[in-house]
Amino acid sequence: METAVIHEGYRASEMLGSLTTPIFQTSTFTFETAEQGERRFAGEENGLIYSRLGNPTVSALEERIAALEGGEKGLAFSSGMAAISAVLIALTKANDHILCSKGLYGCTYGLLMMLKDKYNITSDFSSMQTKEEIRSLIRAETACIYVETPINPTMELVDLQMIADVAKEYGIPVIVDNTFSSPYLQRPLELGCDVVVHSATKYIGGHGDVIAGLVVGKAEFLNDVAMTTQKDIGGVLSPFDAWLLLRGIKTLPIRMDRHCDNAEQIVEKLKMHPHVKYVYYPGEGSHPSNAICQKQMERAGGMIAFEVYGTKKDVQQLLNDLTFIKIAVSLGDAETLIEHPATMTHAVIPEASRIEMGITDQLIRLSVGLEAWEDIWNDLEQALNKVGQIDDVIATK
Ligand code: LCS
Repeated sequence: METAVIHEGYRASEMLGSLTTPIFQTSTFTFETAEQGERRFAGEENGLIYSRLGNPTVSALEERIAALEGGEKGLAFSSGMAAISAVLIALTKANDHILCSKGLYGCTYGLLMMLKDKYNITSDFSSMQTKEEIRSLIRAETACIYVETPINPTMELVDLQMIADVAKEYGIPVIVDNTFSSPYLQRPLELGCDVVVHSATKYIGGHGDVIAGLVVGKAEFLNDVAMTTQKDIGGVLSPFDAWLLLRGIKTLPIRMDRHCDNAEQIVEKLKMHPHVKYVYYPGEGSHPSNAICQKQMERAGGMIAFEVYGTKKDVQQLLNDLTFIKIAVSLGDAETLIEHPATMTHAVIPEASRIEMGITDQLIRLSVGLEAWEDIWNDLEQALNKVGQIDDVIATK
């Protein structure tokens, strides 16, 4: 993996020996003759046509992510949501059904609600803890299973191998949002799943400077996506953004190791703080998903969720009291970022469903960055120590 993140998908000999992938900042490609243009459009001759249909900088990234996830083909999109919508729209038709993990990123949930309103494509949300539970929710109209693991933001996991085994009984594909893990920590295709999607905005890019999405899977399915929902809806990645990702991804393994090291230290400290009610980190022995984590993840990653004692106002004050930790959505960057899912990333989800997913007003999500963990903890600790009213809550609990 350490070598693949640097070399896969790039052939310097085809790029005049340039060490880094050149940015092909062009919208279109010229044909030598009209007949050549005709042959390319007819698919009789390989070659470039127009950057929405293919661009060498973008292709290098697509080949690299395919190699890292162990898939036949990769496709790049202008955002994680463009990638997810291209996959789900390609796999479904009106009146179909999608079986989902209990929690999903807010905009993925929003997309599913839009598909229901427009095309009566319904969804069920399940904790997917047993094969029986999954089987009981699969219907004749079930077009696919769509899961996040770890789930944003509650850090619960689902067992990918078990889900893939059940899906095979019914011949339906399993799509996995691998954003929180990256291929360095988890490779769903190796566990029998069919499609991996990423918000490459996060760990893949790693520097908070690009919005992007990636999909990896079988060539037959991705060729279909490329010629339909990618080409005709058109959410493709720009060459410059592909270049930023090609640069960022080279350090994915060393960044992920550092994110994990830091997160493990912060979890230990949070667990001992009297104002913290519960810490959600699947690498923890006491976490309900710890067994699955050990089975399918190399390490538990850089994301932590924790609940504090107090009100929504207390939580907001805690965030305001931080000094260098930034209040921001997104995740996977060098900077430690903190956010309040109930009022930010997952605010779109109706309150009852949100609570059902475990997203209370007291839940805080932390994307542990690459700073010295002692500095991250010092900032968190001084803010936690200040939370108003909390001592009263502790005294009466
Ligand atoms: N999947 C997951 C698990 C995500 O966390 C996000 C974005 C997406 C897909 C969508 O990717 P995008 O289109 O933004 O590249 N998650 C965000 C979050 O938790 N905070 O801000 C964005």
